[in-house]
Amino acid sequence: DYTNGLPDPSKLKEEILAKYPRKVARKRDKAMVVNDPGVDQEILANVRTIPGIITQRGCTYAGCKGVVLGPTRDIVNIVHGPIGCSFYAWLTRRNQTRPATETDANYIPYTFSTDMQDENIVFGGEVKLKEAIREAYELFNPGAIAIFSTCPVGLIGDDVHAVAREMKAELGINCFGFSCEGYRGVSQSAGHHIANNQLYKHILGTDDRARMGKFQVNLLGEYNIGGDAFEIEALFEEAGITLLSTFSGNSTVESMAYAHTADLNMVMCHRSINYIAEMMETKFGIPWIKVNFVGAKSAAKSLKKIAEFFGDAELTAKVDAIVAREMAKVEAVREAIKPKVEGKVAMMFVGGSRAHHYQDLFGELGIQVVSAGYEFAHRDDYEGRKVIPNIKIDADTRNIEDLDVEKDDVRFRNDLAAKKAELMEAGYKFSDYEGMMPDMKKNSLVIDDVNHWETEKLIEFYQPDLFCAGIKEKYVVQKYGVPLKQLHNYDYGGPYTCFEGAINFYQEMQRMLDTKIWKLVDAPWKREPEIVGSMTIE
Ligand code: CFM
Ligand code: HCA
Repeated sequence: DYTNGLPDPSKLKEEILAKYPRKVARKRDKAMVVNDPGVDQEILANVRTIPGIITQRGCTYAGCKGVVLGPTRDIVNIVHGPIGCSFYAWLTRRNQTRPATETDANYIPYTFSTDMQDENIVFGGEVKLKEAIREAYELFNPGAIAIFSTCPVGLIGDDVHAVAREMKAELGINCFGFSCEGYRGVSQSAGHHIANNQLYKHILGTDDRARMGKFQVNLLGEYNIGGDAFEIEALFEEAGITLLSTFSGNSTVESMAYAHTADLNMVMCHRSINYIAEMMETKFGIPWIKVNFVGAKSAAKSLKKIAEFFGDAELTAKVDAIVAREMAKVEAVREAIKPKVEGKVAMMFVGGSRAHHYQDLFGELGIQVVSAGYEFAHRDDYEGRKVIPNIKIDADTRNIEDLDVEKDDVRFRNDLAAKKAELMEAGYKFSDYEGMMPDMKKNSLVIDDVNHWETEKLIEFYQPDLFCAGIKEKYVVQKYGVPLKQLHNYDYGGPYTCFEGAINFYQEMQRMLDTKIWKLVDAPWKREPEIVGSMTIE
């Protein structure tokens, strides 16, 4: 409960809303919730950002190309569009990869673009796209090529899917396109959905490989930022759990093709990949559970959940031994650091899952998260209700109908729910959906799609010791004298998953929170008049 000792967040909310025009205030009112975990509260999420407001969100192309497909190393991802869209997505997310052998395909260091020019906008870009595909094929000889549409592609009407079909026939390799024009949805979120659908349609289930292990799993929604996946992989290997495929950290499309032979799907970032989890459950009967490997206790819990699912005595013993050994190391470091950082005030505004998952690591150190929010998550990610996306799959053709990409929030799919119930009766265990709001303290302030101005007000109001967000916020926040930790690309750090990752994170938090340097920062706008173009306003 943050009632004692900390300022009343409803005052801040009131102050923020008072500055907005009436219509805007009404909308923002519903997107800012003074949290009460004891009550079923609703939040407005996954809706358009109001024009004129400076949002921290990204676009549909970013969610499709950068997020879901980006970390997969053996597919050539060609961006059909202006070069800026490619440049923006070129390695900035810090998703790492580790090819099994030196000769294994790895296209991640490259960026492929059709470099669209005015001429292509006027006369169409399909010819140039075909040339780019042929060129990539000749140079790299990949097993698969994907095409990503940027905004102009949809506006001029280039048919990337027809081009993909033609090239598939001509080159004899897997080639498919994504209609992931940046403007398509209200955020990255629509891009996740589009990416999930096409992966499902063109890759998943195309390789019926024989079993490779006793306990076969996939990890969904882990993107190997800063090496996070390497930590998880090492633990699975030690425990004797066979990780078939990850969507999509440190992964290959080759492994995604046989992912349907798994016994269990583990969903880490529910927001970006729940669609594939649901589709695999429907088509292949593979149950899924939520896991979180951020935070030592969460990692331990997730490992135990997997062991519990398989119900195998040997696996359970191995997992218990790993957890006991690793937790002892973690506890020693945590006990040394906690007294130094306990009680510090932090806030986090990140994407669609980390603003929740990272609260576990802060909780372990006794750091209070007084305010948090996602950029583009949906209501289920906040409220933690059982919500099942609105999808319909034709089992034979693999066609997915009714891609109501932005309206899947509060619908219940009875046939899926029934299927799940059936499996549960047969002995499968499912965890409840988890959400940010039930896990946050009373009177913390939960804000969806926080904007630049609200960020400034939050800093003034709470005077936090630490702000967690991304590159768009970083330097403004630091100029306020508040350290900012990027929870997207981890700045230069990571990994932060599992036990080693937790130790790494605790140590970094101590360094960031201990240093006095931030208090010496003098925001330039306090001294200098505002600069507009070359004119100085007195
Ligand atoms: Fe999932 Fe992600 Fe996130 Fe996300 Fe992202 Fe990311 Fe993120 Mo940046 S997939 S929702 S679209 S955990 S890129 S690895 S850090 S905003 S919180
Ligand atoms: C994206 C990718 C991003 C951006 C991070 C940031 C990432 O949404 O396009 O704004 O700092 O994690 O790299 O979320």
